[in-house]
Amino acid sequence: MLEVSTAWSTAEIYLQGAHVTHFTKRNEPPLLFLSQCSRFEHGQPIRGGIPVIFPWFGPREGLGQHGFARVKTWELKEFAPASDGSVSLRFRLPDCPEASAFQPFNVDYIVTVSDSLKLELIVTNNSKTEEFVFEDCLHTYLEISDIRAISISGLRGTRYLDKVANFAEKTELDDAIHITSETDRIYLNTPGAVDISDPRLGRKIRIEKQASLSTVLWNPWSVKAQQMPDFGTEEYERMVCVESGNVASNQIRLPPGESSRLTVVLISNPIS
Ligand code: TA6
Repeated sequence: MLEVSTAWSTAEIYLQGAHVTHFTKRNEPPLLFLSQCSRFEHGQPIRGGIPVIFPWFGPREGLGQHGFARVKTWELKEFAPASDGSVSLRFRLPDCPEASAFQPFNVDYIVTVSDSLKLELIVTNNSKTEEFVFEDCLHTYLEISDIRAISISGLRGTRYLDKVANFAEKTELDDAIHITSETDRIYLNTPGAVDISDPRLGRKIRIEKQASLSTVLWNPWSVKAQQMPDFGTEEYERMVCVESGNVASNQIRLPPGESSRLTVVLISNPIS
């Protein structure tokens, strides 16, 4: 694990999964939720922080859930402190047997720590002839005061697949979404920013993004929480996943030789 500290913040990143587990601005509570029950075992996903989901999202017949990138040990390729006091780290996904099922590709991940947290997932299709079809997602777990006290905005009017209702397609009618039960939704064609207002913590978290058409909203609530061995039974009350990527019908079709660059910036500001 790498520990990074800047004038504004501290961060922790595991080589397994290039997994950011911790980002905290000075005089603020942690921005990322990390389960007290998370395993830290080789090949087991870490429960919390920002899992890097690639090259598929969700279940896939005979293969692990959410791709293999999050359980691989990435290589740290570059560590660059900048003149503005921020620190950037570039990781590369090493070649692995699972990758042979896909077009030849490279995946780089740049994490920039400053008064915000910037994440860039860069996928390059090294095939000379074939397009590379894949899904990607930064599966961000946010730390919140109380799931019943927060609201999420920026998704009104968009369509979503409701996994809790057997992927029924619905339209988001609320300006401010409140979560009051198990929630597992894939919002499609949502390139815009999303805000999470947390009055009890006096904080608003903004998720800005580029090259991401999907937003996933998840909270397992109480029953699912009890079924997850690496998650505390009450922990659902103080976390929400607001994920940014390209999944389902928003999957990426990358032409030969081209690259995609999913960019997410997590920004927190006080709210009165
Ligand atoms: O992103 C939401 C989701 O796909 C949920 O359906 C739930 O399965 C969650 O991811 C966690 O998945 P994991 O494989 O980490 O247990």
